[in-house]
Order: sequence, then C-alpha cells, then structure tokens
Amino acid sequence: MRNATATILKPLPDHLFKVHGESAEMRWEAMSGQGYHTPIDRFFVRNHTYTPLIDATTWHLRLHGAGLRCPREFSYEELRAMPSRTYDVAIECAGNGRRFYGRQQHEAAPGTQWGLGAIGVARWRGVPLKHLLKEAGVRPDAVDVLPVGLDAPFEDHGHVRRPLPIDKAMDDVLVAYEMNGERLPPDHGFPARLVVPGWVGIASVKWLGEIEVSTSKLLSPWNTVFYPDVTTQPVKSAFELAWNARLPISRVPLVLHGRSWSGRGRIVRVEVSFDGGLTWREAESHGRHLVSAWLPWHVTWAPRRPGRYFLMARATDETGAAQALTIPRHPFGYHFDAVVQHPIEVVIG
Ligand SMILES: Nc1nc2c(c(=O)[nH]1)N[C@H]1C(S)=C(S)[C@@H](COP(=O)(O)O)O[C@H]1N2
Ligand SMILES: [Mo]
Repeated sequence: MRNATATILKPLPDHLFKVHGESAEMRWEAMSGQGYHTPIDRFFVRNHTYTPLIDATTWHLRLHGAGLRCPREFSYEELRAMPSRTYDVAIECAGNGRRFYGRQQHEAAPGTQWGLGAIGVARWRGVPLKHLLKEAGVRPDAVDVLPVGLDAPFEDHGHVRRPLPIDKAMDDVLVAYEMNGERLPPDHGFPARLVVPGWVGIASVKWLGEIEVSTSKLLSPWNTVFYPDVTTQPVKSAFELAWNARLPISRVPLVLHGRSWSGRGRIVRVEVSFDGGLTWREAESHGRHLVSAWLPWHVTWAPRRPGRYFLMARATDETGAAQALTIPRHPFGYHFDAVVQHPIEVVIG
C-alpha cells in the first residue's frame, strides 16, 4: 500500500504545487513566462484514490453495451495506429476556486479547498471518441456513453465513471494518448483518457478501461451524488502571480500577466481593477485564443504607494456571461466564477 504522499507519481515541488491530500493544485506563478500550454511538470492532478501503473502491452479499451451493434476491443497499438486528431483543450476541476466561497463570501463549502490552480491547458492527441463509437456500430437509439476508469474504487462507490450524453460523445470528445507531444503521463491517465472540451474535469475520465453505450439514461455516483447537473465550466480569470506576491514601487509601469477562460466559448473582454473594484481598465490580450482553452492577457500598472492591494480581474465570454463580484452559494462549492481578490504587497525598491 502506498501512503498518502505517494498518490501522485510525478514530483510536486513546493514552488510549483500546493498539495491537497491525494490531489495537487498548480501555483499560478508557475505559468509566468510560460507559453500557451501548461507544461506537464506543473499541470494540476486530481485523483480520487491514487495513480495506477498500467501495462500498455496487455491493456485493452473495451466498448460494449446495448447501444452498439458490434462491441469491440482496441489494444494500445491499434489505438495509436488509427487516424488521430490534436486538440488544445483546458481541463478544469468543477471545484476550482472553491476556497473563495469561504474566503470571500464567508460561506465555506466542503471539499478540496482549491484556489484557482485546478486548471491546465494541454495539447492532447488521440482518436476522436466518435470514430471508435462508429467502428463499434453505434446505434441511432444510443442514449448515454459511460467511460470507466481503471484506478482503484473510490470509497464504496466503485470505479470512477460518469455518463456522457451521446450528443456530446459524438461531437468533440477525444480518447487521448498524448499530452504536450509526450506519451500520456501516468498521473494524467496513461494509457488513455477522455478529453471533454468545455465540460467539468470529472467528465475527462483517466485510465480508461471500458466504455459502455446504453439505450437508456445511465446513472453513476458521479452524476447523482457528486457533480450532479454540472456540465460546462463558467468564466474565470487568474493573475500569473504568487498569492501575496511582493511587487516593487515603480515609475516604469509593471506588466502583469493573466489568463481568462470559459467552457462556454471565447473570452471577449477582460478588465482589471487595482482599487477594489472602483475603477476598471481593459486588459490587452496577446497570443492565441483557442475556444476550448484560455486567453492570455496583460495590463500595465505603476504602483506609487507601498501597502497591501487586492488585484481583481473580470472576464466576459461570447455568450455574454461575465464574472460578478459575488455569486450565490453552491451546495458542493462548484463553479466559483466571481471575481477573485488576489492579495499583493507593494514594497519600496
Ligand atoms: N479515472 C479517473 N478519472 C478522473 C479522475 C479520477 O480520480 N479517476 N478525476 C477527475 C477529475 S475530478 C478531474 S478534475 C480530472 C483531472 O485531470 P488531471 O488529474 O489530469 O488534471 O480528471 C478526472 N478524471
Ligand atoms: Mo474535478
């Protein structure tokens, strides 16, 4: 048996990660100076139990169920030999930002107290799920697709699994075997995982072992007890700065960087406030903005007085959804999309 500190296999240095039990959150300053993608060495990990080590030479992905005419099994080699697609997609935990229900709204929500670091954007390569479903003769009356993880059962709920409606499964979902050009790392789902663009992280089931396709609605603890009624992710923003970062007083404006994202579509505007929300300035976007990933932005600021400040960033997406200053309580602490008050210290020289 492994102990609690070995639930994740990759190194978790303190300057890149904050560990929460069997999961680990990225520190946002770790994205400073990075490119569009989150490098694997700092991509957050959310495990219900612990990372399994799976032998790809004996592994198979089994597709079965009443919604398929010809159930199939695919080996790792077969999967890799099929036509592949590459997507740049964010994976974000539904509970990202949960800590701020308590910190900003004084109504702490139970569960992992994530700051804003339970998100990452990677370049995923794999086979479109739709292609595998077609190979297995998906029937027109198929209703739900249930991916099942090979990691150890979670408490008395069995293997991690969450039904996905057939429409989403046949749309843009990937069965990924590569992350940022490398073989999928064990912590992120080796040999293969789902990548479900725009949806809560739990939809992107890691360590895939089987996929059931049904002709009636399916239930699992992961769409009833946990994560009921959550599908797309809301709008959020983060500064690429340490919590309580120290910034120098400066005549030359400092350039502060951040990123904003939404599971519903593109970000159309980002505004930043340095005075607690009295005045807002539009941030400038730079680089790429892919619809299922994030928008990098920057803003200049010349702080003149030392002291403690709260930096605030708010984004609006193409559906018109915008970040408010507060949001209603959520029983599970999901989808914290209010503006986060990021504390910093301005210091002399
Ligand atoms: N099999 C399995 N898949 C899983 C999980 C898990 O514990 N087991 N965690 C889910 C959750 S809650 C999230 S947010 C994402 C996190 O993906 P990552 O660890 O690659 O960042 O994986 C999802 N897929
Ligand atoms: Mo999650």
